[in-house]
Amino acid sequence: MSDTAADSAGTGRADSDGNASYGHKPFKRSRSHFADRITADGRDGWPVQAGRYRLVVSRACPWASRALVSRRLLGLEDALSLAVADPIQDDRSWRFTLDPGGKDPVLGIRHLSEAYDARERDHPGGVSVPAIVDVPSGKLVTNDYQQLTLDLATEWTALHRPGAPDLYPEPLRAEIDEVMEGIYRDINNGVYKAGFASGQQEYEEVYEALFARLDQVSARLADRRYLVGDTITEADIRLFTTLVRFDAVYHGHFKCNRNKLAEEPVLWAYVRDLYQTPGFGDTVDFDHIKRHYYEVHTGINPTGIVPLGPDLSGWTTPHHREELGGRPFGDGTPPAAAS
Ligand SMILES: N[C@@H](CCC(=O)N[C@@H](CS)C(=O)NCC(=O)O)C(=O)O
Repeated sequence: MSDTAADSAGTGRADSDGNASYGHKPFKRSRSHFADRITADGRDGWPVQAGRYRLVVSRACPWASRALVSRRLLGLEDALSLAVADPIQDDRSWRFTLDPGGKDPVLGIRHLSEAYDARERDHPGGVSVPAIVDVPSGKLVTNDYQQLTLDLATEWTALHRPGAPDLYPEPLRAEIDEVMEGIYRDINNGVYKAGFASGQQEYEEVYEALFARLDQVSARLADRRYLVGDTITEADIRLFTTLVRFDAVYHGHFKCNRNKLAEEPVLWAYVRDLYQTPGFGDTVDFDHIKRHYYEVHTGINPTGIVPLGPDLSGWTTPHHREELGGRPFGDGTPPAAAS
């Protein structure tokens, strides 16, 4: 699928020159080094199994948040447990300081890097979320953020809740992949390329591509409720996790400021519709999002000051997108309220 790998973001331990170097050297998102797949037939040695694996995320991270949404929509909470890292990394990267004693209670580790090191000492490519760890061995299985959610949708089906939606329906995959490719390049990764650009021309090019793509997506969504077909798919999840961060961080911190999302009638209604759908908004933590970006990327925000805005009250206002029709969960049902 698509150009997953080649072109983009913030990986790596926050030591070396990691976060302070953003904006000072060309931005490159590295290929996920650990690309094993957890599958129904276990062909990579990792069979789908309830209770065996732990999903490690930061609620700040858009790539990890895809998995948070998928896990909720598919009802995998009991089958795939969740570790939430502190939104602020230290010099050993993601850490479990939100948990009692600073340790993940299931894996018994303080830093996610311990699971990476257990899998491969001196691995290249840094430590990133999302990650899935094999609980019995404590070893990282995958940090392949592009494949991970597709596998939750298509390989974990035996453990899906009754009424789970098909997020990657076979007949629509070519169209979903095509839509996601442009969204990945110009929007998901585009905001990072703008934010971490190290030169004016580089910034201007990605800014233009970002807003051209947002305009195109907005036109597509003007008369249809969802990106592909008439139900929620993987494509909507991937667009959502970037759009929900747009006004809070990308508009200011990443200089993606032609306009705010709240000034875009179609996209603002679209993202509020998803935000208000069970499984989307209940995964979002604006405090984690804002503190992570503004405090961690000292290369582009040296003071570390976290802005107080924007006002979040608009997120729950009526969006009227249901007037476009669409069946959010297809023949299925929404997930129960988050516990
Ligand atoms: N795994 C992918 C994408 C995931 C990603 O970039 N996650 C970020 C957080 S949004 C991360 O964990 N970066 C490592 C760090 O900041 O220490 C990559 O390597 O580019």
